[in-house]
Parts: sequence; C-alpha cells; structure tokens
Amino acid sequence: MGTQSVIQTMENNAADVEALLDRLLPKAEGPEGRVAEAMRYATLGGGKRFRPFLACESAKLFTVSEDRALRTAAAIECIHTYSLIHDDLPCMDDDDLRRGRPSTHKAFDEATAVLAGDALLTFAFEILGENETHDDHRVRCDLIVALAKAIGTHGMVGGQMIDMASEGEILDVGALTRLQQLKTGALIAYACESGAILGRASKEAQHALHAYAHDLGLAYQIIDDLLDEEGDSATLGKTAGKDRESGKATFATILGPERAREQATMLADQAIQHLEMFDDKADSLRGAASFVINRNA
Ligand code: GRG
Repeated sequence: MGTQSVIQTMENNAADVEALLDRLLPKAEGPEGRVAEAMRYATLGGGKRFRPFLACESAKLFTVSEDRALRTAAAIECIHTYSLIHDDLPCMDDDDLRRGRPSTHKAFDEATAVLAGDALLTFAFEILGENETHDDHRVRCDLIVALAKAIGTHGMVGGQMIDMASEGEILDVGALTRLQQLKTGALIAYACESGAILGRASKEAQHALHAYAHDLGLAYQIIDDLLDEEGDSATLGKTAGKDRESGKATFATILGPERAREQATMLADQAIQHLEMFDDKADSLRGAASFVINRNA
C-alpha cells in the first residue's frame, strides 16, 4: 500500500476515533466541568492518531470487531494525550504549543492541565474495563495489565524519568535507544499488542507484531528527532528546534542527519519484514512503515 492510501486510511480511522472520543469523554458539566473541558480540548484537538491506527489495523489481522478495536484505540489516544499534556508542563518540557494550539496549561492553567492528564489516564482504564470492550473479562484484564506495564515505571513514565534525569548528559546510541523504547516505543508497541490481545492471537503472531512495533517505534522516534531539527513549528504544530536548544541528545545529534535517516529507513524495512507471516490484511501496517519515514509532521 502506498503512503497516500495509508494516509487516507489513517484519516478515516482518525475520524472514527475522534467521533467515539467525543461520545465517550465526560461532558463539561457541573462544578467539575472545567477538567472535562480541558480533557476534551486536549484530546479532540487534532493529532495524527497514529497509535489508534496501529491498534485498529493490528486488530483487523485477527478479525476483531471494529467497535472493540475502536474503543481500545480511543483508550490508547487518551493515554497518549495525557502524556502530551504532562510533557508540555513547565516542570517537564515547558512547551506552549501543541497540535498547532496553545498547550493545555496555557489554554487553561497548570493545575487544570495536571488534573486533565490524570483524568485521561484514569479514563483509559475505565474504557478498557467496560464490557463493551470485550465480553471476556480475561481479555479485558490482559488489555489493562499490558497497558499498565507499557506506561508505568518500566515503560513510558520510566522513559520520561530517564529523559529528565539525563538532561545535559552525553548519551550513547545504546542508552538513547533504551530511553526512547520506554518513552515512545512502549505505547506504540502496546497499540499493536492490543489488537493481538483482543483477537487472542497465537504466540507466534504476537511475537511478529511485537518485533514490527519495536522497529517501527524506533524509526518513528528517529524521524521525530530529525523533524525537530529540520522542520518548522507551523507544520509540526509544536515548537521546532527544542531538542538542540535544550542540549538534548537525540538520534539526529548523535548520528547526524544522514545516518539517522538511513537508520530509520533500515528499521522501517526491517519492520515490514517482521510481517511476513500475515497476508494482505497487513498491507496498512506495511504502509505505515513508509508513512513513518515520509511524514513531515
Ligand atoms: C509525562 C508520563 C509522561 C510521559 C511523557 C511520550 C512522552 C512522555 C512525551 C511526549 C512528548 C514527546 C515529544 C515525545 C516523543 C514522542 C512523540 C513523537 C510524541 C508526539 O506524538 P505524535 O507525533 O503526535 O503521534 P500527535 O500530535 O500526532 O498525536
């Protein structure tokens, strides 16, 4: 599948996820309405919805119903949005621009942004825990435990901790790879894994998807680092050049732009090879690998 058709499939999926999130997210009502308003502002305000796309396409491999896949995808997007809100806070990355608009703490205030992130994190588990996500409680439990592992101490939060603690330090490629596998890779891997959990996939299929997600996640991050160096804030919808400004070690600064791009392309090719056991149902996932390399935002 070419990059253009993948983008089209991704946009269609993004519209479905957006509509579901709009339906599921708490309404801004009552004295606590402000936090719901901030949750809706951050979540419904654009974004590529790349992780939901991966979740839905992985689920398709195992003929999971669209409703179940979309609910899982929506939960994953709530987690991703929470991570963006908290990452933008002054005590973390301190960024005023996200998805082309003021970051949540700028549009509201810091306390509301912290609470909106917390509530989105909690809400994701509520979505996964409900019967509509899967009628087998063991599947729901597996979805929940795997997500908790992916985003907790030895997952996304751990990656963010290492990132903050290593500011100003010179990291080697190995250390940076581990950091990024936790910070960005773990949720991308979970998105692919969730489809396999929903579809009670074989161990072999789970391993193949895990290997695909591992390489794809790393390629995604390398391109993200390059875009931070080479892109502009208007196209990215977030402040460009932040990594260099803050002296952060990235794949682009450690490897240099050319080698970084070569590495990302090699990883994307490798990701596609891991999908060999799947038929043409995996074409969108194959196409996602080209999208990752060619994206400009
Ligand atoms: C605060 C617990 C906590 C974690 C923060 C994932 C993360 C850790 C922070 C997000 C900030 C960031 C720039 C991470 C790199 C990963 C990345 C490429 C995020 C942006 O994701 P996209 O490109 O953005 O999917 P959209 O807006 O399209 O959803």
